[in-house]
Amino acid sequence: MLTTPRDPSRPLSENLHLLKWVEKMAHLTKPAAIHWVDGSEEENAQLCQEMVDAGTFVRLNQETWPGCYYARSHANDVARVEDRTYICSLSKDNAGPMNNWEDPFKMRKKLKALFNGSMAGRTMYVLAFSMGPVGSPMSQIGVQLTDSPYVVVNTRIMARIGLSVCKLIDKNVKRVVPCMHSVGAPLEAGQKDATWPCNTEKYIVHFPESREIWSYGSGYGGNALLGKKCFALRIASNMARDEGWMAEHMLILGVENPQGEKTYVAAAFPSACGKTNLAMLIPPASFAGWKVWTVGDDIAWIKPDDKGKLRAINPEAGFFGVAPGTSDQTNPNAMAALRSNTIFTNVALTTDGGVWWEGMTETPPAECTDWQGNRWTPEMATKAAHPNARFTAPASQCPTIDPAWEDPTGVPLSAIMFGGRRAETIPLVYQAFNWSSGVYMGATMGSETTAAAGGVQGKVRRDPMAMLPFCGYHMGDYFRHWLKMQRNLSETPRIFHVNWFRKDIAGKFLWPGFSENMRILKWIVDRSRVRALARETPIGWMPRFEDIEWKGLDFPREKFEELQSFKGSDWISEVIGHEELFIQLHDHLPPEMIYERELLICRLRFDE
Ligand code: TSX
Ligand code: MN
Repeated sequence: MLTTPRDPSRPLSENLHLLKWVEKMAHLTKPAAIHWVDGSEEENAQLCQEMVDAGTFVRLNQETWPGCYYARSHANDVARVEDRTYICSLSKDNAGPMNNWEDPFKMRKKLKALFNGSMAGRTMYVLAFSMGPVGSPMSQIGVQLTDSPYVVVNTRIMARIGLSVCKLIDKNVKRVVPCMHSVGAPLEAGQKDATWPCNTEKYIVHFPESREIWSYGSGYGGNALLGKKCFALRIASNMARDEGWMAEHMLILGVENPQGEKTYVAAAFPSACGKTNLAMLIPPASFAGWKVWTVGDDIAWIKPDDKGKLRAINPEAGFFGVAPGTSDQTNPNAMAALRSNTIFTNVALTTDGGVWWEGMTETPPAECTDWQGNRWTPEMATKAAHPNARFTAPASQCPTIDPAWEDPTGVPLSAIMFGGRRAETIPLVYQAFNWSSGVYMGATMGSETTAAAGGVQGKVRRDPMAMLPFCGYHMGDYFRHWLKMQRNLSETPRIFHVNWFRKDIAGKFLWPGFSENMRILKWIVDRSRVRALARETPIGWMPRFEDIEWKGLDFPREKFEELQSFKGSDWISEVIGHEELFIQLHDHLPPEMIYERELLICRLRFDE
């Protein structure tokens, strides 16, 4: 039986506010057509085919990479643009010193001019999405208007989209966050389109009070998939502060012990610390009966339940992971997740219609096409894949995806980990004394910039709770919100700091990392259940050598002592670094942070 295809210009919602807004925005951006995204497989197949025909997508070898596509971005559109990212709160003071700010009235005027006719010759997609499982009390809804089909098919992996979300909007239970997006490349009649349309001028703008997002000029990642960093972190952090919950840049994992007890942990790390690898960790063979389950690899929305315990959901439905460095050695679960139904961006294309990136295999392919479309061979000095090349893979395809990952009520949180990449000073693991010293621990965390990120090698960048680029308001107020959360809790998660990256004097990593991190994770979850021992030190509670499970690893006691050692003089420089951050935030900094710093200094003095 033949069914007539649905007319995509027909609205999928009856919500008058939404219909009015879509009409108003179409009037502004002047698209050639409007397409209400239903989220179906047929629609997705058609959009992918259209992108293949336009040269935006390459369909990969369907035998080896079923359901997978490949895209190359424009060379000036390869990463988030932090210097073009704005928090346009009514008062500059509320955006804080870590965010760019512009007067919202001026910015609206600027955006109106930029978006005027910006979708000419293109289709405007009306993309309804839910961050978190559809209908979960912890979820939030957005509608993104976009002229990028690439954004539509990526969002279909990263969020729940389409008809089910439109139906929810029509029930009128939750406010919808409007998200405007244009690649900023209008087409004149007859003009041939670029394979990756974008604009050299880019704006990623958030209006925290009216809960709006406007993104112009980029089709890449966090600039364009507005549900992710823009909504789930910058706008949601504002909602969370107002409503008594937390929107955090954290992975969520569950540790199951041989007795079948599960302990959930959330962890915040700055970039280049292997967050996705930790979220998908496989315990060493000697840890019989232990299992690590993945709930999310990037964002956690955390809320107290009616018993005063924190519960967390992953608002996303996929992994938008950095490809380079991902391999069967570093992360077999990610490799399994991206084997099918995945979109690759800016990796290299192999001659047999597959993908490759630096670190994927020990020996590179003899020949491939690099991320800029040029022939590449291993003896070349350039990289085949861009260092920020990505995979967009469905979370459901991860072999360790937690059975409760879509539980509408979330998973109970017992521990929070903070971490960073620190060659010196910071021990492998230690535990904060209490909630407030834990907030200090997160507030003062930092990471050494890597050459790959384009920064100066080895300089510590403070990145409070890994939220520096993602907090949608003043960082000092954000610390205050963390402190205030304790009031609504009957039990606070235990807070830990880890550093997998400490080096010896010869510059060699002291800790093997990867699967062996399970030994530290075990201590952390046992500590959180008050079942592991520790000793008190000036910086926090620390495991002794005998408090760690060493079965299956020949790790010398002296090396562990070196990993856990801390020098008073190093820590005096460290707390000076904390002070430098606090000075920037001084007018909004909660006094507790000053007191915690003083306490730490006093404890360090006693230890001399
Ligand atoms: O992801 C990493 N993790 C977390 C894993 C669960 N990486 C990769 C970081 C780049 C994104 C790590 N790199 C980790 C780690 O724990 N540790 C290191 C440092 C390291 C690198 C290589 C070795 C050891 C440590 N190699 C050998 O020991 C042979
Ligand atoms: Mn992230």
